[in-house]
Amino acid sequence: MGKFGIHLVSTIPALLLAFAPPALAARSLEYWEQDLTHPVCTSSVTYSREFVSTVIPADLARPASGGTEANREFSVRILREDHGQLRGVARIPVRLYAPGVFQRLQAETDLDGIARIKGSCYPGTRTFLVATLWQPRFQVTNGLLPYQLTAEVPCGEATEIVYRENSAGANVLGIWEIAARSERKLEAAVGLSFWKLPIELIWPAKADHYGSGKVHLVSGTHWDIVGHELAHAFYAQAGLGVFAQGAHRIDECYSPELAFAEGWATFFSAWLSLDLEDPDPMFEFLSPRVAPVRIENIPQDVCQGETNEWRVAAFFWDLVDRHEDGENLEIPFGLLWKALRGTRTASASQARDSLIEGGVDRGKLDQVWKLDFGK
Ligand SMILES: [Ca+2]
Ligand SMILES: [Ca+2]
Ligand SMILES: [Zn+2]
Repeated sequence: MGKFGIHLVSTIPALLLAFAPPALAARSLEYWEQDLTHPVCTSSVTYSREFVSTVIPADLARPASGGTEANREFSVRILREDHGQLRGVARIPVRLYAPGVFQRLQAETDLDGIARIKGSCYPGTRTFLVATLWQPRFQVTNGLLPYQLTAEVPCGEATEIVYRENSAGANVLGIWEIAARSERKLEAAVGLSFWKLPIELIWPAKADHYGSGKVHLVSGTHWDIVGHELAHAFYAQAGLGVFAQGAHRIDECYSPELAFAEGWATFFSAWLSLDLEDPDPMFEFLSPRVAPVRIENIPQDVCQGETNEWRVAAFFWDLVDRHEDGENLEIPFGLLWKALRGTRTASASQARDSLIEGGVDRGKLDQVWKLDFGK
């Protein structure tokens, strides 16, 4: 990297800080995922505070298979390797800096991970790319600054930027992908008016945890846990349920409000990433002790009743899924959200009552209830 690049990298974080939103007011909601990743996790757990660089150069920058783009438009595709596959990542703001060019060369990646950049620069000139993981509603940071993906990209051509499996780039892009998917799916299902406070997703952390509007993550590639933690943030902002905290183990019973909060978060993660028609949808990383956590087929020995989070998650899943396993209810996610929004619900049975008030068929609802709670 030449002097040009180094200079940009060192000044951009300072610029970003200047435009960063004010710090969020302290809030009391806290969820420590004691069972999810850390078998023993006490209140003395501290976050990882060792220095982690936020500048992540591409593992690979190569010409895209499509060849060159038309003059005055060129493209960059951002890919992350996941389970051996390369996947484009959407919603990333991309800026390019070219020597002697003062117009803005910027664009956002689409669903294929492609940013099409309009603007003139001499074909073949090396430009310096900075993709900052910062959007007004969500940011991926090291706890201080947003991550910045960097690469050198020839002007006027189509380039692919690749982050290899398990690299730092693949971790932060994994988190970004779940946050961007949440925004996209929530916008379509319920609108985004509830999402008033930006959510900071911090990686790496020593424990998976949600608190004070911030999501702390051990791994960015654990897609199901990322979705679960993010769900706590939405639950808080939309006032879906009451605040609850304490130790929780996914196959055991405890308070109905904590089971509701944790079960809703697990359900949301499923809605985000799993197929509603799948006869046996399952998570991959959630609760290593009992993994894989199946959501349509709960093991018999899981504690019964609405004080178990796994069963709460399965209850919500059956309400919206399209696989009939002894139930035939299919309500839109938006209807479920509307029934809970602002209610600060404290148990699955309260949620059931709100759904009946919202017009959901009582008989079909009872069928789902018996199927998932066993009583
Ligand atoms: Ca089902
Ligand atoms: Ca169903
Ligand atoms: Zn949780």
